[in-house]
Order: sequence, then C-alpha cells, then structure tokens
Amino acid sequence: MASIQDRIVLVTGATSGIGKSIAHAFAEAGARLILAARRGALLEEIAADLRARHQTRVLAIELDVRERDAVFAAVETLPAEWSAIDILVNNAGVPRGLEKLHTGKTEDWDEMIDTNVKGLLYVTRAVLPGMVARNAGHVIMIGSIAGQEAYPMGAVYNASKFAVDAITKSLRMDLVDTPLRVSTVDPGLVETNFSMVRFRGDAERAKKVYDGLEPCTPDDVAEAVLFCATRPPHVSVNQIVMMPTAQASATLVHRTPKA
Ligand code: NDP
Ligand code: 8X3
Repeated sequence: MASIQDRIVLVTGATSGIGKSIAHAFAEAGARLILAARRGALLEEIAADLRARHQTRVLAIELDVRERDAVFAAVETLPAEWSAIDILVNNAGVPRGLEKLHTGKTEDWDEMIDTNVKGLLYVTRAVLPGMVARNAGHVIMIGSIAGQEAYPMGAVYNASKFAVDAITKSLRMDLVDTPLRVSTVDPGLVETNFSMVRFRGDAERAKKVYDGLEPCTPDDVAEAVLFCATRPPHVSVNQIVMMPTAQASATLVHRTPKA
C-alpha cells in the first residue's frame, strides 16, 4: 500500500454523503485536504472537525463547480503551499427528478449536465495542467452504475454519468504516456442525501428508495476511493463498480418486505 501522508487531495462536494466520507477517510490516512462545495459555512464546520480529529491540514473553498470562471480562479489562486494537488476526487454531482423524458423539466436537465458533466470538466481542466507539469497526479471520478446501464426515467442523469465514463476512459488514454492515473468508482444504491435532492426534499419518497434492503454507505464508497489512491505507482485501478448485495444491476433490486 502506498502512503498518501501529506498528499494534497481536492474533494468536490465534500459537505455531504460520499464526498464528506471521502474527506474523513483521506484525513485519517494523513492527507492534506482541499474541500470544495457551495455551502461554505457547512464546509468550514467539516474542515474544523477534520482538523480536530485527524490533526491534518484542511482548506475549505466555497465553490459552485458550474461557475467556470470561479473554478479556474479558485485553482489559480490557491496559496502556494496548496497548489500542487496530488489527487483530485471529482465527486460533486446531482440527480434531479425521475420521470419520463417527455415530461422532464429542462431546468433539471441543465442542472445535472452543468454540474455532473461541465462542472467535472472545469475542475479537471483547472487542476490537470499542474499535474502534467509535475509529472504526478491521480484523478478519481465518482461515476455511477447509472453511467454503465440506463434505467427508465433516468435519461438525463444516465447521460451525465455515461459522459463521466467516457471522459474517464478518454482521459486515461490522453495520459498514458505519463505517470498520471485516472480511476472511477461507480456505485449503485448508497444512502446519502442523493434521493432527497432527486425528489426535492420529499423525505417519504426518498426513504422508499432504500426500503427493504441494506444500501451501501458513503464510508463503503470512501474505502474504495482510498483503495484506488493507495495502490503502488505502477498500478492503476481503472474502475470499481460496487453496489449493495441486494442489488444486481441498475434495475434489479431485491427487497425484503418488512415483517
Ligand atoms: P449528496 O447529495 O449527499 O452530496 C452531493 C454533494 O455534491 C454535496 O456535498 C453538494 O454540496 C455537492 N454539490 C452539488 N452540486 C454542487 C455544485 N454545483 N458545486 C459544488 N458542489 C456541489 O449525494 P452523494 O454523496 O450521494 O453524491 C455524491 C456523488 O456520488 C454524486 O456525483 C452522485 O451522482 C454520485 N453517486 C451517488 C450514488 C448514491 O446512490 N447516493 C450512487 C452513485 C453515484 P453543496 O450542496 O454544499 O454544494
Ligand atoms: C446513483 C445510483 O441507480 O440511483 O447514481 O442512479 S442510481
């Protein structure tokens, strides 16, 4: 296992769910963290908690990954001791709605594509030149089973995650003549704020997504991300697909009725 002690790790979407767990796992492993998300005050609280628990250095950056100029400015103006990012975890992402395309809301489509695809591209484009110049770095995407298989009423979320898969594969090819690595962790059902965001705060509907099965936890995903990041330099974990044991595909879930 390769050490990530003192490595600088940028995690997008670190205020909740998978991103927050990744921040904890990497802090525990001794990494220095740059955390980005829109909710700045919450991010500061998480940063303070991580510093206290793990005695590691944490920089919190309030950032909307959809804001192209703000993304480039944030990376360009990092303090010198934070600028040599070793690992980028592209985690920020949103699902909006679950409905047939002919009734879908175009503003939901914009939000998903702007965040999950364009936001991921902006952050990657801003960070990568430094990695290439230093001849070192690792980009880790949080894709999804939704980027491997389409499911009904998921067209645009599916499309956004299929795009992440394509970007991941193409980027790995672009970088094959460098020591840089590109990985993706593609989970199925993980209980986070995801379904609350998808159903715009409808808690009852969100809870039903995980009814009758034991979903993966954000910590399960964080462990997989840490695994990718801690392989020896000659090993690239290209893709990890993971889901609850009671899920066999994007569309096949076994639910045990409550007694
Ligand atoms: P959460 O809703 O719990 O977390 C999403 C995170 O993304 C939050 O920290 C949010 O922070 C951040 N975020 C959203 N939009 C933006 C933005 N425009 N700019 C910056 N940050 C943003 O969901 P998850 O933890 O589940 O989702 C994380 C990733 O995992 C997503 O890419 C999702 O698609 C993927 N995924 C989730 C699965 C699941 O079942 N939960 C399964 C497979 C993949 P803030 O609101 O503060 O900006
Ligand atoms: C999240 C997994 O199947 O709910 O990306 O879309 S799924």
